[in-house]
Amino acid sequence: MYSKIETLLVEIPTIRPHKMAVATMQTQTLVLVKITTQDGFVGWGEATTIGGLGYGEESPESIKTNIETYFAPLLQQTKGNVSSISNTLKKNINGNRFAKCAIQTALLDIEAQRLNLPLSEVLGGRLRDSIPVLWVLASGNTEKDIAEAKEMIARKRHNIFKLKIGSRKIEEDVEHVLAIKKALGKDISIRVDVNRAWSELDAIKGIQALQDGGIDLIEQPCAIDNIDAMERLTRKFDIAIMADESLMGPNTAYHLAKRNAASVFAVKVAQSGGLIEATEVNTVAKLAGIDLYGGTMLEGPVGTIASAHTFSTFETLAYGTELFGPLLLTEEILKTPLQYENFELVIPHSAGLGIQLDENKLDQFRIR
Ligand code: MUC
Ligand code: MG
Repeated sequence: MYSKIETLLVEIPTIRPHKMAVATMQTQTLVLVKITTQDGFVGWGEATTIGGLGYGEESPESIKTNIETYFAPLLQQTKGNVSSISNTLKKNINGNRFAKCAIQTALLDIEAQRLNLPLSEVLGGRLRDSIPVLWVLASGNTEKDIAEAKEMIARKRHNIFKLKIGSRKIEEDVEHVLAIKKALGKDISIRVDVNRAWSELDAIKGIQALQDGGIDLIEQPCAIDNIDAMERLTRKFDIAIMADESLMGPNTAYHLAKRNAASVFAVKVAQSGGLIEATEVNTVAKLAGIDLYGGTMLEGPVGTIASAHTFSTFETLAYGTELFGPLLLTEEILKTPLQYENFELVIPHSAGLGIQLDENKLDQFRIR
């Protein structure tokens, strides 16, 4: 049984403004969930959103309020393993996938610690000990982005890049992307994320030019609900079309797969509504022949390592991951930072998530 369920908001500045079609971030607010059991185990979970309510239907404030008001009392009354508790939460609470994911992460962290196993093993077992991580160039300035990319390559931190586009005219965006592609050369994979800013006609124009320029992937070109357009674009172009915002867990994964509305899925644990549900998305993709990419909601280290444990169990991860969230933050909230080396993130071997939070640091950046 759980003796305490605490939810805190921690706001940390980013290393530079992060410009996307949906929002420009100067800080990131981490919703951290700390669950303490009566026999002394402590589990951590995390949820983040992008630009408040700019990205999805949950905000950091709604996640905290809903956990305190609805999730915590229910959890105090529920017994059982993580699956049965998750089912009880699903039966009693609609939506709120990000909050559900944060709670499930903390419960799995506890369960794995109890078994003295890394969290990946509780999800069936890891198939790799580290995973590739790309970097997102989103300063808004072509020269700055090129310099940032070159520095990342030299430091062996990242050698794949995703560019955030969609807030400028298509021609300007294409010019920006192709200038970066030209500066970095043919061996460096460049992908773009439109964050649903284009109409279908915009997308036809933009994707054709980007495909001709050697870009490798187009992420979420059109509106969340415009599955018809996603389907037609996937059929029309050879370039990989990836569903991100449109992919909201196993159910939408099934419908997108059935419609052939994407050639790649950006799996996010929060968007899926939990780590277990993210592995279900993996199964749908595998059965439908859809490639996989490990996505992020720009979580801090808790959500990032929870995602890494999850993605480590996927049979294939053709497009790698974007688990760079903690590297976008100016402050370290772990006692020992996550290990990024040789273009990959190393997945810990110690029990549970395998991290230790620096609670003094949390106190310092906590929103009261
Ligand atoms: C998104 O839409 O992909 C992931 C990386 C990043 O820079 O923003 C997020 C959200
Ligand atoms: Mg995206």
